[in-house]
Order: sequence, then structure tokens, then C-alpha cells
Amino acid sequence: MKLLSGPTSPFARKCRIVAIEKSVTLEEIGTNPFESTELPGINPLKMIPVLILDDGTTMYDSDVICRYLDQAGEGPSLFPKADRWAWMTRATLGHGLADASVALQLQKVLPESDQSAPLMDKMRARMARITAGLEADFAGLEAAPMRMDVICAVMGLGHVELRHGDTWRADHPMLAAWYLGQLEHPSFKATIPVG
Ligand SMILES: N[C@@H](CCC(=O)N[C@@H](CS)C(=O)NCC(=O)O)C(=O)O
Repeated sequence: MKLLSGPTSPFARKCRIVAIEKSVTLEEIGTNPFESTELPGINPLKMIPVLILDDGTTMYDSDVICRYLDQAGEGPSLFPKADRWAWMTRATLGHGLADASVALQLQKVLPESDQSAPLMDKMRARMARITAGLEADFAGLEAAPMRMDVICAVMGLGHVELRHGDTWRADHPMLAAWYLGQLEHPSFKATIPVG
């Protein structure tokens, strides 16, 4: 199966991590969602990641892809029933952190005259609330097995570090120590994004 992806996309990284955890082989096809002329015909959202199965079946977005890979692969589910409302809610925070971080980055690369200061402030404020929320809910993360809330938190924080630096660590010492510990895990270590 093929994954239309990009090297710095946090959502593609999420799929990559799940594929490693579940021993699924993915053939990655680098796709620039802003420039690709083929992508709109494959995904009307014109976004990556997209999963294409050998029979041509196409799936998006990253949550759908990760659920498919989880079922198709081996080993314990990364979407367990136990505690699901709590971990799914926590996963939403990690996903939202990546969303806000990507939105801020898209503003940063625009010419200054095209940037929206209110939008950038809004994204920065959301990112700050999310990291504070993850720090406050630290006990839930600390106790978690390998699961989608852990993967989404690492994905979100990884994109923040790639694009906006690691200043968040100073104000969130427990989350920062947890994050650095998680980076030793093979699937996280193997997928650290490089800009
Ligand atoms: N909710 C989507 C988000 C995917 C997404 O934002 N992808 C970005 C790349 S990181 C993209 O394709 N952006 C293209 C655009 O905004 O036009 C998912 O989880 O897959």
C-alpha cells in the first residue's frame, strides 16, 4: 500500500508511526499538497496524508488511515476500548496542537504583508493552552501504554519543536521530561522530522 506523504507533515508522521508499531510496510510517495496537480483528483480536500491500497481504495484523513493500519497490522490495538473517552479526548489535544502548529507555520512562510497577526496570535495562544492542558493531564499520559493519545502528543510536540522551537519545555517540565523519554522509543526516534 502507498502513502502520499511529506517529510515534515505531522499527520503523515502519525501514519508512519502507526505503520511501524503495527509492522505494516508502507511505500511512501512524497507529495506536495500545495503543488500537486494529481492530489485534488485523489483527495478532494487536497491534503496529505492519503492511503492508497493495492486495489485502488483510497483513504483519508490521518485518523481513518491510522484506524485502518491498526486493524490491518499485528499486535495490540493502538485504539483500545479501555479508557477510550479519556484517551480519545487527549488525542484530540495532540492532534489540535499539530493543526495549530501547521497553521502558524503556513503564516510564517508568507510574505510579511500577507500574514495575519490575529490568526498567528490565535494559533500561538491555542498551542500554549494545549501544552498547558497536556501538562495538567500529565498523569494520564505518564500511565498510558503505546496508544493514539501518546502518538498524537508526540506528533504535535514534534511539529512544534521542528517549526517553532523548544521554548515550550521550560514552562512544562513534566511534559518535557515525558516527551524526551518518549523519543527513545524506536518508532518515535525513527520518525523525528527534519526540516
Ligand atoms: N485532518 C487532516 C489534516 C491534514 C493536513 O493538514 N495536511 C496538511 C499537510 S501537514 C496539508 O495537506 N495541507 C494542505 C493545505 O492546507 O492546503 C489529517 O489528519 O490528515
